[in-house]
Amino acid sequence: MGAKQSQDDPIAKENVALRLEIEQLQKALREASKIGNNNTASNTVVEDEKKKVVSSTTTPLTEKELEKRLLLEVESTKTGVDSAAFASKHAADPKHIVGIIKSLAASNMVIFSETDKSRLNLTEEALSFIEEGSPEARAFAFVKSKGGGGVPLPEFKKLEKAISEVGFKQAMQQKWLAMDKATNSVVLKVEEITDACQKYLTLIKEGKKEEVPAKELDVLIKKRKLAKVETWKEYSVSRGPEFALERKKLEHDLTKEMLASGAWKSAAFKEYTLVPGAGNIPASGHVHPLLKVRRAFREIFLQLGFSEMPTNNFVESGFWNFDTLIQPQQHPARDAHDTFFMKTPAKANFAPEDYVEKVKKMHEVGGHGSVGHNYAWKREEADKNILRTHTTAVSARMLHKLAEDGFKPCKLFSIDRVFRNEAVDRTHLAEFHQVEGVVCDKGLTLGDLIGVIRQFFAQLGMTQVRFKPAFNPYTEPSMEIFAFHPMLGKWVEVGNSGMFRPEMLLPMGLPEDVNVIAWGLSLERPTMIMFGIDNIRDLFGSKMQLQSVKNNQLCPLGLEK
Ligand code: FB9
Repeated sequence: MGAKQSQDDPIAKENVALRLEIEQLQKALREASKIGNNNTASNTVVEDEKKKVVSSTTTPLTEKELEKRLLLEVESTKTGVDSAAFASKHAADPKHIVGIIKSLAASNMVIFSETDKSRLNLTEEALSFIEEGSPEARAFAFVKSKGGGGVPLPEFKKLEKAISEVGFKQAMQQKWLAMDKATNSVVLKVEEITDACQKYLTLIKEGKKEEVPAKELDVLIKKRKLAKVETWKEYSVSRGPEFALERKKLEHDLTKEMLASGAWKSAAFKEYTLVPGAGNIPASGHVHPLLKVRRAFREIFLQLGFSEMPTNNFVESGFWNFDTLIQPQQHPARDAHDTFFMKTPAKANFAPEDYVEKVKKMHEVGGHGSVGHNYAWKREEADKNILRTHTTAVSARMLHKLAEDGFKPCKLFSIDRVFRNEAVDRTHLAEFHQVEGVVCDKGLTLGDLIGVIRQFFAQLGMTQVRFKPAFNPYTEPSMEIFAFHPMLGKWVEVGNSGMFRPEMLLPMGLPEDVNVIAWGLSLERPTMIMFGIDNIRDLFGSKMQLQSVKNNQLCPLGLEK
């Protein structure tokens, strides 16, 4: 093994690269000369090679020239033009040719089929192993050259790393060499070895990688990283429906001259590149799915002639949230397990005194034929400020105002946040948006309630609705509402409803023959169903991904019409 050309000194490197290039050229010339001596055609091959050499030094062809030559070649060949051959023939970068092929195909001038290609490229190191033998073989050779007695380790370690470490490790693995602990020296374990690594690398270099056992090939590529797999695509190009040797000049605009001259009839217009993402989407506002459904619900109510109630007060007094609905003060819904009580301001600062008296009386002794709840009603309980548990509190305010202002039939709705101190789970947070519809008029019946609810849910695309008797402290009769959801293909609970009790309406001063029907549902449940959101935390709150606000689909509601 001559004086060591370490593989990392640049000269050696340069030599290897140059040797490769010369080898390739020699190979090309050899082929050319083989052809050369038995027919004229060979001259052209030699010519080509010469041209290649020449062209590689000449100015590269422009895109336009390459395109023209490609079209010419496509025209002249029946079997499709091979992109790689075309690229090397014109000393062009294959990737560049692919670009030209794709843009010609975009205007249907050519069509192409692609084939995946791969090749195994040997690394510099591998090429040096072919030259000088693998490090393990060289380690073996070195110890062998020192006679069978073994080489003291310190001396062995003086060898270049590739041999003393990589080589030694490999040779140990292959049980060619061993460490003799007693003498702390490297000894031979076998007499002869074959440098399989060098052999296999040589086979690869000669393009006979299929003769290398797959397992060995795998080690050389993945473990010893002596060869890299290069993959690329090659294209076979042939005439397209709009084939021509020249690109048709595509018109960008339809001008009045064209219209006047009629030239537009034969002109070829450039396709609009409506490619998604063409140009960056202007940063615009994105509507939260909940607000899309709220907007749709609002639309439905307004179309049904309802007007919206003012719900801009999350903090409500116990009086309006519970007492006006004649919900007794010891009712479980009124304790801290279900309701958030305000620390400050803890006490409400206003209530219409005359009306408070009537409500107190209804709670304590009843009236208008009702026995009331027969308990000592406490003003301080009613004055406690809470986060409203339902927008029905707002309905109570509006109905009281309606009586104050002089009754007239009306249809009201509210959509806003309500707060319940409940356990959070997949479908429940401590707050949600309640949707409520209220109709009040003389002589309204349960039938009217069922009717208006059917109308409402029909707008949501749910035409099959069923009612199940239920209980609410402030409505009698009350019904849970179920609807068949076409997309889910099943019945879902879609809300609750009822007729407000006279005990609630009469103390407000509403005429005896006025009935008030109402129903309620949430915004979150329909939104989760419509946007296919399984966990409410993905819809609302701190854990929600902003991205999902940016790319959520259109609200399906109201689209079907
Ligand atoms: O929203 C609910 N379900 C629903 C609604 C619409 C929908 O649309 C489909 C996609 C197209 C799908 C589902 N619910 C009401 C039913 C259930 O989800 C229920 O488990 C949860 N409810 C909430 C209360 O949870 C404690 C939803 C919320 C609800 C319930 C009742 C009322 C309001 C909201 C009410 C009332 C009422 C009653 C009488 C008088 C006035 C108001």
